[in-house]
Amino acid sequence: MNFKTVSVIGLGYIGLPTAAILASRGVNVIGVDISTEAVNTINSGGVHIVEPDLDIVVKAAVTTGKLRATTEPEPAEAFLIAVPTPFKVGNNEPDLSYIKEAIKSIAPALSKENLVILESTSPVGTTEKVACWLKEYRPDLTTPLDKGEEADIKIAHCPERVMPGSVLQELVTNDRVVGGLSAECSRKAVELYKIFVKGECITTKSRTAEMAKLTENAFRDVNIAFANELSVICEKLKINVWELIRLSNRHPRVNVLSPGPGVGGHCIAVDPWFIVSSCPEEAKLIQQARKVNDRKPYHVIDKVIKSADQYKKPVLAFLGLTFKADIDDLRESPSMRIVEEVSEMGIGEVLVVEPNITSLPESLASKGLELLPVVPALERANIIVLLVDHKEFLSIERRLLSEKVVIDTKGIF
Ligand code: SAJ
Repeated sequence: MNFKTVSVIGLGYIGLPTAAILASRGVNVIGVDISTEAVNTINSGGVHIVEPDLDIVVKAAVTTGKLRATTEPEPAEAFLIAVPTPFKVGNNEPDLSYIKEAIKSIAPALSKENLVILESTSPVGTTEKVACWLKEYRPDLTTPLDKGEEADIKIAHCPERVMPGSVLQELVTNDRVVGGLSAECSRKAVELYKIFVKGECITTKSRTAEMAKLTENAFRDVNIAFANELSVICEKLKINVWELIRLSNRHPRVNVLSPGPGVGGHCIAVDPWFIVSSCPEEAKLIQQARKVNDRKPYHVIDKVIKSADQYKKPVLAFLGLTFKADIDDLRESPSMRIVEEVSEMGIGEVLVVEPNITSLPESLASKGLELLPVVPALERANIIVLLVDHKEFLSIERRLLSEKVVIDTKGIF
């Protein structure tokens, strides 16, 4: 094996599982994160995020001494960057500051023949920017932009494509798109991924790899927007959208996705904007899909307001806060948005059920909202709003719902 020491920058939902898997394959992994809390938790063999089996793999990696976390980058043969790429609040423009900071932080630790891989989802052209930033911070080292195949530092983009909830399995089985700034960069990056990836590693140019990732998530967003638009149309036409989709999907070439309270998470609700911001005139459908999905939580809120109007003292139980089922991730969650907005309106007492968290986020706790187990919340409420199809909700006894208004945004009841 040519890679004995690999550094993973950013120990979040992608970086930590990747670091732990690499360590489980015998590589010495130095995990780097700006959060001392995350670093301390990992070094004590724990995890700071919820992902099935991650705790076991991290504990094993730390116990065997193969994984160590720190806040300061150290020399390694390869640096894998897995930091967030959010958009700037207000204008939906990509915020590349985390990537730039990561590059700045690894620059002093770099030496000739190092490989730098950008895993963060990035707008087209970011990998080239990484090379420019490296040049800025380490003018003594050459990059593929000035020295081509002969460059001191090899640089590639290899977007992560794993599904939260199945990260450990998908990290190994998914195919990887590897876009090097030169053929040699791609070859070296594939060599690294082959340590743990059983799927195929397909090489291309960095710009195509960047766009491939954005395309995958925009494709999903557009398809979910279609389902969300259908659900609103069906409500107006008094048709059960779930039955309609089941029937339509009997066609061999139709696969309508599921409507819901909106689209959340740090990927699908964000990445399509990276295409729109590059080509605003051309990306009309992609932009419209974002708007349809962003509008859906407000449609749910309108329904909640109408239902509350029927009661003198409405007690509303919201089931689920996370952006999708069986995870603890609240980022860009449409359910959070719905609960925040409704509680601000003061239209009734608001109860929250979220089995995957132990305390409410500050934005809700500061409003005096209560986090309750499912049964007491259902018993107290007269309006029940199902926002996330968590496994705990699938087995809710139907008698607990009788004589109550039920708004089921995921169609589980
Ligand atoms: N959703 C629906 N209806 C559906 C499917 C999803 O409303 O039929 C909603 C979910 O509830 C959630 C949002 O969409 O709010 C996104 O969930 P998701 O399960 O579609 O995707 P993510 O964000 O968890 O992960 C996606 C994946 N991308 C694709 O499936 C194309 C994953 O493979 C990527 O690695 C990940 O984004 C990422 O990191 O970019």
